[in-house]
Amino acid sequence: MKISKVLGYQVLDSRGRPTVAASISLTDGTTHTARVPSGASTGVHEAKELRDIGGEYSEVFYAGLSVWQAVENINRVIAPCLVEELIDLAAVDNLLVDLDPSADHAKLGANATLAVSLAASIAAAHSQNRSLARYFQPESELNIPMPMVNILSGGAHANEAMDIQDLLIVPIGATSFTQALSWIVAIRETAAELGRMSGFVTNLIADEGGLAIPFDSVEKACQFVINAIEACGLKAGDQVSLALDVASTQFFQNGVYNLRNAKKIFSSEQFVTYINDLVSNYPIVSIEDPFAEDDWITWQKFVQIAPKKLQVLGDDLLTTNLTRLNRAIDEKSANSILIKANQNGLVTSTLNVLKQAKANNFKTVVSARSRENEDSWLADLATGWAAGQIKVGSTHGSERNSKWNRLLELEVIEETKFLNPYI
Ligand code: 2PG
Ligand code: MG
Repeated sequence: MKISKVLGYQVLDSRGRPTVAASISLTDGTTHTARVPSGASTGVHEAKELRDIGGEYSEVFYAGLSVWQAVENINRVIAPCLVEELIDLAAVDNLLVDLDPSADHAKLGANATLAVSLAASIAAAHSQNRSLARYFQPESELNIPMPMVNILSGGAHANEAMDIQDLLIVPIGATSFTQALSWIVAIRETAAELGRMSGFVTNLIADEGGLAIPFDSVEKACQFVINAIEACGLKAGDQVSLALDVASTQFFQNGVYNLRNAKKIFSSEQFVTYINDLVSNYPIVSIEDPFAEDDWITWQKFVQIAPKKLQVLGDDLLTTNLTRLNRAIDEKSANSILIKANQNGLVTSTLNVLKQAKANNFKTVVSARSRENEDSWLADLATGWAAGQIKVGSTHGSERNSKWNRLLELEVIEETKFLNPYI
């Protein structure tokens, strides 16, 4: 089947910012669309999205955040090379690399390349009469990922309500995704009720649908979530564990970790002890970005003393980048990686990073961004790639629930298994 048309255009994301959409039409008359997400707490080593800050494309009402230049790159540079070609994901991604050989896709914009690459994946799956998950894994049981779900938000996602960015739960004792999600929803709603009873406004939600309740210590926030878990009749640690995204790059300044709400400043060495105490005192199974994106030595020191079972997860540290992942493998700086397609810029090279991680016994967590949209391809990628885990934010907001709902759908329409990745 051939490509008959490629179209880029600007749409809005879940926080009202412009983002890139790409549609690929095929000669059978169908059209396949993908929209790209965007981060709020982005790492400096991520692929570069193109925004019209200054210059001829800049629009005052979008505060320089429009993406017309990326859209133009799709319509004027990429589209003419793809029309009349056979639909083939590897060929599309190779072409995108030929057109923009820069490692960070800065020329075309990673938002332009990823939109086209994703639309090509969806169109290619259609041309084989398969779902996107099945396109990547045509046979045998699909592994529905374990969800990691945001209950409390802080940092850049919630006006610094807490020092850390996310306090999440992982329903490790659930035996199906359907059951896992029912526990999560109950805990999320119970946490909101507990927050209300303590006098907080809980119907205003943070960027990823979590509760932006102010806490001046991470310990108090952990205890609050444990109370919510137990109020639902579930056992914290046995059935539902905690996970943190510390997003520490955001508060690493002048060589120190500055917890503003807690009014405490730590050297890298002191912060290792602080994080180790946290993971020892609370049922935490996963800790993301406990140290800043270039504080490599501190990551390495922590991995040496951390509990062996703890997932030490690199997001800003690794930015879904093969070179940075290889360094972390060599130096033992982490033992798991967050996989975000828009940190990388292409579907095939994002998958290559995931494969390299798995080949080196790193766990993998496919992740959404704080600025999302209604698409659900993330659920198919996480499942078809057998990532084992997925992080989407909370269970409020259709841009989040489109992914959860797709996983619920995959669990009933496909042959699947649901495993605890922490055993
Ligand atoms: C993260 C993501 C999602 P952002 O840090 O892991 O929670 O946030 O998209 O803002 O980088
Ligand atoms: Mg993160």
